[in-house]
Amino acid sequence: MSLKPTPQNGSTLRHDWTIEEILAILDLPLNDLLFRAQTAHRVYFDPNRVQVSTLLSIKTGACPEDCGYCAQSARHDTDLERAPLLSLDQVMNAARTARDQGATRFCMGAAWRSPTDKNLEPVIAMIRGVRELGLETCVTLGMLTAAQARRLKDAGLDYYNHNLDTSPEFYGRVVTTRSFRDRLDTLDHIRAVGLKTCSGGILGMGESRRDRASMLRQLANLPGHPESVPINLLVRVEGTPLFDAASLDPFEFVRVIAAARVLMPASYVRLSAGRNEMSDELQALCYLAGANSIFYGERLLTTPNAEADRDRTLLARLGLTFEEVGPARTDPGACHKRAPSASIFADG
Ligand code: SAM
Ligand code: DTB
Ligand code: SF4
Repeated sequence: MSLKPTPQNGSTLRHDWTIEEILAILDLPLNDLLFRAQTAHRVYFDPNRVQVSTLLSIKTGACPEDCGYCAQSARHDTDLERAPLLSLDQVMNAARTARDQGATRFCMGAAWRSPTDKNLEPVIAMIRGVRELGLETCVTLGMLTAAQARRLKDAGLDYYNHNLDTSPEFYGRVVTTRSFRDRLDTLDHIRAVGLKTCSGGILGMGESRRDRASMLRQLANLPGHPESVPINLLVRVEGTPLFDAASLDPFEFVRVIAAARVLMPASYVRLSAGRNEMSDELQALCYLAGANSIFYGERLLTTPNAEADRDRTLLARLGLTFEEVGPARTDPGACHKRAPSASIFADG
């Protein structure tokens, strides 16, 4: 009797997906799609545990890029209050609070197109400090050179977040100051030095279902699946070009979460921005579809997140528990992820 991941139980790791195959997954009757997603989820993870990360904007606004969704672009007229790089003390205080509230990963974001080598010095001190608190570290600082990725790895960074955001075909409609290829290049540098990759996208920017399939294909066909895949629902910020974007059908959001789980079964799929606008029932459907990570705490980077109290109550109502950082710190999921061979599925 084999207990290995199989194509039948939907949990083998593939990197050769076609858009048509992914569209066929997105098109499944919702019950069938959720069944496939749950099947894949249970091969690699305890389905009742949720990884919890807290975000902090360490440098806010005045970004030269023109990302159509982002409050922090200097090119958009938003109410955002700009702020220079936070001090180490400010970051450490926020990280301690996050840890005391149950977060296991602390993600620091800076509104840079690409950091200078000098910019990295204080960030490296923050990474070292946050690690000493026993938290996993993630930073998102914009485009990196290969040498900068190496410096961050040597400093002990765990994850680098760099989202593909949307499909290569739709990308130019959202951002014009850099290319989709630039995003892939930074992901290559991150992976090459052994940093864990956090990469996903944003839904609800006016993209088509085919674009959503194409973005998922880009993520799933990377040489290694990103260890963490954030799926954001656009937070419509007044003053940004996408403020008036049409609302996305909530079930479409659930479908993309489920498809991400099927395509990248061993990755954390994060139900990311946009939860503040979602009902408890919609969030529950996302967990059912295979989401197993959230941003936790009152703020995302510049916009409000779901309240921590509301999250604690919802997770308790659903019988979900916070994942803890275990002894296997270099492989954060190791102590809670099921080994594939312990799958509940037997094919013989
Ligand atoms: N400047 C860096 C960069 O662009 O990679 C890091 C910070 S940037 C704010 C990180 C990610 O946040 C973006 O790639 C995007 O996916 C997400 N994001 C930004 N604004 C958003 C919004 N209004 N709604 C949803 N996601 C958003
Ligand atoms: C990700 O995928 N989403 C986070 C994090 N990675 C950096 C950011 C969401 C930002 C939402 C809008 C804001 O708060 O500015
Ligand atoms: Fe700048 Fe990042 Fe916002 Fe784009 S998403 S404007 S790069 S902070």
